[in-house]
Amino acid sequence: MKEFQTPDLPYAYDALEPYIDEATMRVHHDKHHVAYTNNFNKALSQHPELNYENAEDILQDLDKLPEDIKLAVKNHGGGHVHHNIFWQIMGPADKNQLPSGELLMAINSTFGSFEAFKEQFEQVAMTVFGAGWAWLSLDKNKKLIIEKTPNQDSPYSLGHNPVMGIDVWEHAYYLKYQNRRLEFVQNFWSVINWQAVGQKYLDNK
Ligand code: MN3
Repeated sequence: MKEFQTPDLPYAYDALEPYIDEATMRVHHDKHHVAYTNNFNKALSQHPELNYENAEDILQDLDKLPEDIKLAVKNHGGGHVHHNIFWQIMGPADKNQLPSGELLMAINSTFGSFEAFKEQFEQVAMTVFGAGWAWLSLDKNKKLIIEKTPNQDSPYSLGHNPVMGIDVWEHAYYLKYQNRRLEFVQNFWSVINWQAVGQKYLDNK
């Protein structure tokens, strides 16, 4: 069985300041993400007969996995994959762009406008109760949807392909924002790398 790695951040720990602070990025990436990856590998090591190249495929096949590791894979495999996406779809605010091309057209035709999409996405992110994520995903019909998942439950396990998402676990914002999740969600728009999101959309549509 392949051993999964926690990828390095594609930018410096302080690159998302002032919207996401360096201290949060360090503990979030180096502690939380690394722990998810380690525990994911630990669970998989109990079933060396499983032979997957991509972690996303494992989440997609969650229901087919051996019962004794299903929960650990759901939690830690989800955490591993979701944080991979999260780091990748963010970037320094000074490189911030807006969605363009095919992704923008799909957002406009699905949600009415980029502004309307933002409003709906924020609302979904704000109504995640407790820990979880809000996602812009492609559903089974390759249609854009906004969805939320509790804990580390994955859109992949629903047959969806996430193209962008926000971690609203308290560990993602509490050091800087304490209980002010809305402020964190609103500032998230300033650090999205729309070029990366647009590419994920093209790769999955
Ligand atoms: Mn997290």
